[in-house]
Amino acid sequence: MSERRLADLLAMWRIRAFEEKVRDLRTENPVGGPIVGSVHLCVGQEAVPVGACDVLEPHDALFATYRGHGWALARGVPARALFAELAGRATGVNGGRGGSAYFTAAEYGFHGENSIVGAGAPIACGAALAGRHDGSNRVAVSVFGDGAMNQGAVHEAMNFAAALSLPVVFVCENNRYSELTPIADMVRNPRLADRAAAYGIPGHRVDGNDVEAVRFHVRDALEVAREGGGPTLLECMTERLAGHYIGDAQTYRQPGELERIGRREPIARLREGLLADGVPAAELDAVERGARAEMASAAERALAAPLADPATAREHLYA
Ligand SMILES: Cc1ncc(C[n+]2csc(CCOP(=O)(O)OP(=O)(O)O)c2C)c(N)n1
Ligand SMILES: [Mg+2]
Repeated sequence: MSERRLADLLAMWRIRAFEEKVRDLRTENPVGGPIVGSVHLCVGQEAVPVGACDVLEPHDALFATYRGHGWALARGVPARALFAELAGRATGVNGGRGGSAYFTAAEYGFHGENSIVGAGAPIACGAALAGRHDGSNRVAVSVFGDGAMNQGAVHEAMNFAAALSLPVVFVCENNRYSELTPIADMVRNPRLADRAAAYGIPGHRVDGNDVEAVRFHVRDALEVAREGGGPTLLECMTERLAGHYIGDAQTYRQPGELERIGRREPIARLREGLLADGVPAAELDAVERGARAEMASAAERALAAPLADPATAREHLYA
């Protein structure tokens, strides 16, 4: 049991160390540094991708948002190719043409981030429908935020998936904010999972800072989907410990809020659990050190690669 929890801890530390390295590279020289442009970190939300991706099959299709670095890593995309993509290198996962918000690596079942809020949900329905015809028994997983729950495209996708009993798992990462606006100001009923009943599908509110709870619910939803039972909505309650984007001054936070939410963040919580089970602190510290060393070396190697050739800018575009 401790073994699996240690593996979860490492997987979360890999994401956090990646994101902290990205933050450092992005802020060290905001205009001329290795990473430019808008970057959205998932610090604090690591348990959702780690728990969910652990139970996906390689042929399942995952669709994430611009806050998707952690999902790409949890799907197995190499950190070096992601750093290279962020820094516009030819060796990036998309040849340095996409950047932070457009990671795509279909060979890892990672069918892309998307910067249009809610746009991944209908695309996931398409992947699920295709899976029904190609005999792959693929499940499509659509990840989006609490704010996206109010997008027409997400309502349409959930209804479409429900009506056709499509194998889709809708994973809402409810971090309580849409950009700078609290979800409480945008909806009357803050329990977003309740909406599932209106579509006639199962809906669960999940402790999204607990890897084991996420794994349990995603595994269950995948089983229902593979057996022909159709989609499930999982509302994973989590917190982003960083700003909406790098540079967000977070003036909308309540006094003491970051400190409060920091006490229930997933890495600290799992660490406490492991300590209580008798795992020595030195072993847990080594997990963090290992993840940080891996990411430092991946970033260094990525930055040693040549920049993308501007002549390739129009490759992979279609109209
Ligand atoms: C269709 C569309 N509308 C508005 C935006 C601007 N926008 C970018 S991120 C964002 C907030 C989305 O919040 P949420 O879905 O909760 O995701 P989070 O950023 O919290 O992960 C908005 C409104 C956009 N990118 N696309
Ligand atoms: Mg949100």
